[in-house]
Amino acid sequence: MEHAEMFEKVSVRLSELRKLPGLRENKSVSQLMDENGISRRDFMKWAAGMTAMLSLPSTFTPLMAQAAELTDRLPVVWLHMAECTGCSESLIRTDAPTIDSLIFDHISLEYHETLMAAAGWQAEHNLENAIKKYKGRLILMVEGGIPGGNSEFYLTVGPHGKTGAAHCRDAANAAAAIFAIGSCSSFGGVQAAYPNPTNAQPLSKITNKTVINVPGCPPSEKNIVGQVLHYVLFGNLPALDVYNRPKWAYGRRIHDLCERRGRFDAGEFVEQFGDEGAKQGYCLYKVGCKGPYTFNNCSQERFNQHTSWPIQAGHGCIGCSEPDFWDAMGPFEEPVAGRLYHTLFGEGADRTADKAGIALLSAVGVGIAAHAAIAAVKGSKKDEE
Ligand code: FSX
Ligand code: SF4
Ligand code: F3S
Repeated sequence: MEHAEMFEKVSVRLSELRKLPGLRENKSVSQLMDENGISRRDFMKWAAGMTAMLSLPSTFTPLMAQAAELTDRLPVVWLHMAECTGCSESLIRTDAPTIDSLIFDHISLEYHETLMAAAGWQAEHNLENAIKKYKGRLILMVEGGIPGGNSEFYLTVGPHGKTGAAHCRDAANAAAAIFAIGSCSSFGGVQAAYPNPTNAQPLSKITNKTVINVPGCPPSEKNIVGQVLHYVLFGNLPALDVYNRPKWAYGRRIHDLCERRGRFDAGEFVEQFGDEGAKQGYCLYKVGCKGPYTFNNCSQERFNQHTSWPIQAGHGCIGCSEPDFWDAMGPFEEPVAGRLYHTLFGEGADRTADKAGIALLSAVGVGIAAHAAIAAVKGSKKDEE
């Protein structure tokens, strides 16, 4: 679609949304920003950053700002399954409210076990009401893996002792859009690691509806809020990769945009944590970095208000946004070496630099069979199943 046509469509959608009443009696986004000492200028800078992150032209920045204002038109239910709550923490755990967390406050969050005041029967009642009242309009976000099949009862929630899977099914039936937040909900996560004693499943195995996966353990606040804003703007699915991850966030490998990539290409590697190379910021491949096999935008968006990300902090990427990473990417502090890791490799990565890096690695005797193989693999997991 041409940008002008897309701009027109989004403008129409936003004006339709504006006609709907806000679902909560909450403050406007500009009031929220004022109260938290965030200037209009900073808010517009944030909107420009979000626009770029979603790969939209900068002319969409005012629409992005409007979309943020209109997030209270969407009824959102956020369910917790088997997980550590790191996904919610990623968004809300900041010492000062960020624009992302304020937008999340502004969303009409009908149910979120960590954030809501209600408990017990009242909480269950709120969930049932939201599902009934917003049937067909609900935005469902699920965090955590879901014990399934004969093991559903390993996770029961609330006073009725309903299984997590039943909660997901009921909410999914009423949903207009479904997001699996985090690697647990997207792919099963840590509880699905071998031998998966509770038979934990990804959300996509619990419902037949399309699930948009927003993996990462946890995903960044940017990727979570970015999803919501994409939905407000377009009301449809973003372009997805074979693992149903939005391409705007998971379209490139960590390795492609890593700040240590020059070190990789130059053959400068940390040999051991704490060595001179580590102090110099050398590449972490030999101490287990899985950046060459991992698709995510961490190097650009970072975490905790853009403060840092794993590789900046001095540890290799552990591949946390890839399927089954607990089993497939371990041991985390050793290279994948001779084992073939089964993942997606998209076009667009810098293969020439890859090859240069591979030649150097071969010269220094690092086992990189997997790395070499991955640069040639273009098929998808689904194609091969
Ligand atoms: Fe934790 Fe979310 Fe990891 Fe999982 O994150 S950060 S275990 S993806 O479901 O809470
Ligand atoms: Fe960065 Fe890891 Fe690639 Fe090295 S191997 S350049 S640390 S992503
Ligand atoms: Fe996860 Fe790797 Fe990013 S471990 S947070 S995908 S750098």
